[in-house]
Amino acid sequence: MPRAFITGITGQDGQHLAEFLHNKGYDVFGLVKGQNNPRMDLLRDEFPFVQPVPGDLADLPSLVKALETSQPDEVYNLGAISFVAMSFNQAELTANITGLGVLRLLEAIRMVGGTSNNKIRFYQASSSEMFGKVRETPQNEMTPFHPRSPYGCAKVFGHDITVNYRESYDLFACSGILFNHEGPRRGLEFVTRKITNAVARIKLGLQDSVTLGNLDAKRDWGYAGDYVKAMWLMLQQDQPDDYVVATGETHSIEELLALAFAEVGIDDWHPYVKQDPKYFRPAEVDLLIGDSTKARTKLGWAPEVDFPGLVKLMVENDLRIESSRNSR
Ligand code: NAP
Ligand code: G4F
Repeated sequence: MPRAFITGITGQDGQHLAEFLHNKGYDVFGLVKGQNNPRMDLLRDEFPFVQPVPGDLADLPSLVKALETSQPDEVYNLGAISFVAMSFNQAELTANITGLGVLRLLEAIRMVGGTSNNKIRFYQASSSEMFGKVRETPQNEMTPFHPRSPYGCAKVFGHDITVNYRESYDLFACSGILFNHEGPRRGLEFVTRKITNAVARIKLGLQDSVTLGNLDAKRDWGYAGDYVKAMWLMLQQDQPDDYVVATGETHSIEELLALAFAEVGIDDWHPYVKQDPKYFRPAEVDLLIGDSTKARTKLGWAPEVDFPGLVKLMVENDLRIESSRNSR
């Protein structure tokens, strides 16, 4: 059986990828940080096939030990401080985990055996946030980076060091430049899930309104379940490379609000939405839209869930969760 090691196993993508690889027959190992990680119960209950391995992206020896324990064929680095808004307040932590964490993991792979006959394949979770103040539209693998947050800057470092280690040490290292992807497992701090959860609670009479920041930003939103397949496909190719993964459509937060409220029969969302400057960021990414032609042609990848389908899926999930929580 092939063996996969995933950092960020407790996050949205880690959960989707673990499920995907398990269904493909992989032995799945996941890095879990902290002495009493609150998400360990979730892992035990919903992903009993995942073998947890202790460690932290801030701690090189723990990464070396984790690789020695799991002996993986494939390493997926999904662990990060991933919330852009938080990165403005905790910039140093973000640089350390989201940026330097990639370097540490690459070094651990070199130490444990990533070259010549023992060739570990490596996936780095790069981000469309690297395009930031976009230099062209749509964005593809050749579009220059102009990050707009400490998170974006850390991701640029992680991306560049992955390319550098591939070129310097003959590592099979790939970088997926993924545009926003969402779903029922998305954290409540991100705008899609914040909205779908609020819509469900408003429908059920549990809250009156939702308070947001900038409603004009546009994102290329896809479904996380579709995107983890692209990660895996990258590591099955003959040669390592970098790929943009995106739907090729962009939508504003106002469009998201309209679809989500319509899903529960509310035609005008305006009375339910407030704005607060505290949710505005010091620098914003106004527009993202990806050109994933390379992934579609070389990997044979294509998204299956469209934007209205994604919003529906998320609202229905939050209605289910909130109704069962409040009927107890
Ligand atoms: P997520 O839900 O926020 O998950 C982040 C994961 O990183 C969690 O499992 C977290 O573990 C782990 N982590 C945080 N600090 C760590 C540390 N010091 N050591 C080890 N692990 C640590 O993020 P996601 O949406 O699944 O995204 C996965 C990756 O893709 C991230 O690198 C993100 O930046 C990148 N990305 C995401 C998107 C997107 O739209 N979702 C798009 C492009 C790129 P704990 O639970 O223990 O904190
Ligand atoms: O949902 P968001 O926090 O996601 P953001 O900043 O685009 O980052 C996500 O996608 C990246 C890929 O491009 C990933 F790399 C990253 O890890 C993360 O998964 O915010 C989306 C937009 C922003 O423009 C933000 O200003 O929504 C706007 N927004 C408006 N009101 C809000 C809110 N965002 C959040 N989180 N909360 C609000 O109340």
